[in-house]
Amino acid sequence: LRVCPGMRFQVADLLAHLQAAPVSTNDVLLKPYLASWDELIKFLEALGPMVGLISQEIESKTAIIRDLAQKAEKEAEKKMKDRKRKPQQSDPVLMISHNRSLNYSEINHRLSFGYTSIRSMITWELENGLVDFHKQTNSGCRTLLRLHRALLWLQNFLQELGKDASEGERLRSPSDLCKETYQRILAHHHNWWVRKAAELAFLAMPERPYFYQLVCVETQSEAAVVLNRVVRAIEEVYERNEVALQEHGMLDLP
Ligand code: 1Q0
Repeated sequence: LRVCPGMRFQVADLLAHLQAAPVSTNDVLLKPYLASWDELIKFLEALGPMVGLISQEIESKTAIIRDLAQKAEKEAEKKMKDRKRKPQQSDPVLMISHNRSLNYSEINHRLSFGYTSIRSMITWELENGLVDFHKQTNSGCRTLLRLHRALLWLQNFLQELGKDASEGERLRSPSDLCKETYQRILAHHHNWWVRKAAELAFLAMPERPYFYQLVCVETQSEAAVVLNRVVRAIEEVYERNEVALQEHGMLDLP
């Protein structure tokens, strides 16, 4: 992957975050997951103020999860201080404050605590009664579900963008692909106002040359290579999150 000089958005960074997220056989680390979204915000910023609403929304969703994570860490620290006199060797809570690198079993402990991964978040929030299955709250689980759905849209959009034109046809515009995939994947999760705002955002979608320049390629076939790598990385993360949420009946959290 090429580095684009002077650009805030770097597709190589996006890919690095996405690839750093999968952990164990079925889990996803939240830090790199959220960092991927930070990188996408940088991409959106390059598109100008028309899509400001979308970046704001992503920012607010990632902030909710990060705030919850911070709160959980503080609670854990407090608990640890309370128990200072008699620390238990295998207490997962203790592991977080260790600065040295962790060994394999310690990583597993870490993974069973708070907002480290999607699965630890689900467990933590269920155990602490933070997930409401009937009404809207600001749980990490329902918030992640919103990002999760948007990621499926992104995967489909980038996949379409990477495809070559079919026989005798011209390449379709990013704006059209954006609109088509949005209506197919994401629109039914959004209310009327949001759908209207999305339609406005499609108009801000640049033509292919501008898009290629943002990912530092010149031709469709070069773009296809880059996009396919991103799509595959998204797929891995998306599938793991989908299974974790589905296992806990969390695919429809209000
Ligand atoms: C130009 C890009 C067009 C993007 C098309 C998607 C349009 C989505 C419009 C959404 C507007 C956001 C307003 C709020 C929505 C919320 O109601 C909704 C539900 O949350 P809640 O709390 O009300 O239940 N929130 C969401 O669905 C969250 C996610 C929305 C953002 C989805 C857009 C993802 C954008 C990704 C960046 C595209 C860059 C691609 C570059 C890749 C380069 C290799």
